[in-house]
Amino acid sequence: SKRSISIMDHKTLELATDNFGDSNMLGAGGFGCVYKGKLEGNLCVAVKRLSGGNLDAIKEFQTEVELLSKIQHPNIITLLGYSIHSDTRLLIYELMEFGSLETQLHGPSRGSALTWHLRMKIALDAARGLEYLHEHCHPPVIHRDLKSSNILLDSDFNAKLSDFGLAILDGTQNKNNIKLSGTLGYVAPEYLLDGKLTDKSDVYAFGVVLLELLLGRKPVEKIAPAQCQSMVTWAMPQLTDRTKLPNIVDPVIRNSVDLKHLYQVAAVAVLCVQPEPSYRP
Ligand code: ACK
Repeated sequence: SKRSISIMDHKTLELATDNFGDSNMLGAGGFGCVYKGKLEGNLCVAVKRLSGGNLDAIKEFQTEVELLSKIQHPNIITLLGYSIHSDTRLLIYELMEFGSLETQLHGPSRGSALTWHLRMKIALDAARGLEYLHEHCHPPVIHRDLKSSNILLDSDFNAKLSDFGLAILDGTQNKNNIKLSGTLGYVAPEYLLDGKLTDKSDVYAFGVVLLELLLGRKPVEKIAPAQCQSMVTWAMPQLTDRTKLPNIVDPVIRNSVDLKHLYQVAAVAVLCVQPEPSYRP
């Protein structure tokens, strides 16, 4: 099912967001900032602003527009339109009043609003969005950057997947040639170590999100290496020497990973297999 995405007027969006003023800013990401705006007819929107000519950012912008214009699902963010004005690119989304799951869980309110019932519903919503991408899109879509900051919550705490800039269509590209991307701590070990990408990479990331919902904290931040001895033993030969990381690993990741971080990735895998009773709600 194709939706028509409007090309919106830059001036209208400048006015709607009060000229991208600080008071209307919802937050900042690596790509730029997100602003709250109100369009004619009282429609509240979120406007993501990307500035500059960074090639990766431009590519992510195009992927986001191309993919989201074809997708319509209650658990996937609705892209309403976009605008290109000199070197400024804007993406216009439905407003998700409660922001990201990451902020809800780890922000100032510290997840207090999230009852177990709500956490279950958020997990189910995210699973439905992911199932739609994997099972009902043709060709299937691999999100590649699923994490709590990319799961957004509307005013009724309905969860929707967002940020499709890194997503790829399964089967249409040579997956072995694409640059390894994602977020450490959420990247599936087989993808990180061997560049093996499948829809199961998203399922691994979803598992990390489930742990986050369960623990109320990021599972990769505070795990003692002693907790994951067996996994570390398995992973050690590959992880101690960064030159042994396969070529597909993007140089930025190759030079930035430290051993501690990779221990933590391995630890998450162990926890997924052997959850301790105390981690259950
Ligand atoms: O965690 P947050 O409050 O939710 O802060 C981040 C910030 O912008 C940078 O990504 C928020 N954000 C992103 N998209 C939307 C949206 N469609 N509606 C409301 N907030 C959004 C996100």
